[in-house]
Amino acid sequence: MEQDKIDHYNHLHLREHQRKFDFVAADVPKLDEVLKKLQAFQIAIPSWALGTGGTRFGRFSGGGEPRSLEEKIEDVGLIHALNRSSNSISLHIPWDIPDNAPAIKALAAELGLHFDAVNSNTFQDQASQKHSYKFGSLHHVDKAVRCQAIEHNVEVIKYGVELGSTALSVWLSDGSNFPGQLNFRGAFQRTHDSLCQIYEELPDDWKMWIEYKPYEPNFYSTTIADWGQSYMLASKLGEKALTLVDLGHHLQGTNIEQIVSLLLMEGKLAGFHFNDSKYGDDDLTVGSINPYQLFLIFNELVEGMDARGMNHATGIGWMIDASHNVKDPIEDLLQSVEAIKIAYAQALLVDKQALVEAQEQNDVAQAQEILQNAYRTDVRPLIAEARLRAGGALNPIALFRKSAVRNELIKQRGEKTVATGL
Ligand code: PSV
Ligand code: MN
Repeated sequence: MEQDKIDHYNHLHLREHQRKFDFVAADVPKLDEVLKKLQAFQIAIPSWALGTGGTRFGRFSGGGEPRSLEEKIEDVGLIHALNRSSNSISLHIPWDIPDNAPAIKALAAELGLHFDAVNSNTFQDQASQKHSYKFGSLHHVDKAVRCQAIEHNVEVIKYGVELGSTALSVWLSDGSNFPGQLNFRGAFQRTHDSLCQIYEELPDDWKMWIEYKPYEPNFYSTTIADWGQSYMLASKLGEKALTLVDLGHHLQGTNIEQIVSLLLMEGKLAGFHFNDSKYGDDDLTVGSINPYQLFLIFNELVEGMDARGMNHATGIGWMIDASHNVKDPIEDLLQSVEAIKIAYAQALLVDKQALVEAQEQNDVAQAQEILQNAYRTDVRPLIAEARLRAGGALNPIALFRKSAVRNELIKQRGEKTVATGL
């Protein structure tokens, strides 16, 4: 997307934007600071989200999906050109192996991108592998399977080093489907032991992010099922190991904002995989079902990060992890980033001092007023202004549609392309 196309589009919509911006900006204290924070805030795009996702029942390709890692990087470059808020990509190995790392790195750099965490995959069998992960990987009862999974993670670190990543993200599908299948303690101890061996291989400036999930694909138990179990492992492993929160990996009604607050307090919050869910790990667009929860999470994040003097943009990892099976992936990712920034901007508007006073006086109604005053502010013009100042489009999705980018991609890549991923 050429810059003059973006500038031209912005020019046509500037007056309308200015009117909306002036209206909301008039009531924002420290406006410049807020805009700078919004400009600095970037959300990583996972390499597996650029194709149309599916379910175990089927997958309906949308056409023009990226056929290679290079094309995935080009799609992220396009997203970033439009929103100026997605300057990194997170690779899942072996779905996206950077065979020629220097060339891949150069292509990314040309588009203003760098590499976020690298993700290992020991939840699927690859044609070339000797042992199966049918009954788990790092927790497996057979040492040979554990060794194979450990070696895979070490290889992923190697790829990450070549690309300039500084974190290994580990999600295990290890668990059991039926009572009696597994000795919980044994499985946990073997997982810990395997993770220790991977941890030993981390470069000095690297982190290990340990993701948890209560079920799926195992439906009776998961070996790292919740934040407590992840935190236990992260604490035993050492300071480079942290807990990763994927919003979809919680049972209904879980108070995620409280989890976030406490992990942050302990310095053990690695970051996020953003998505939304109605029933389970539905992988829906973040903010599409429960934007208020997202705001409450950001409220804790901003408060907790400020308490520790952390930089909001770089203090922890911010990433999308969703699977869009009926939407255009690029539009869905643009919507995701927008939803995250809206929640962040609203959290920045919370009157912290007034909230602390209300809390100290047990003034519950006033505390709710303060939070909801921020939540009910239409902050979209603030985000658009931050984007405009960074050279992005006032309305990224509208410009994406107006330019008929998807049609162009279908022409170049074909109607029936299928990107790697789940
Ligand atoms: C598992 O559900 C997960 O959230 C993990 O982060 C995986 O790496 C990702 O989805 C892709 O399957
Ligand atoms: Mn995830």
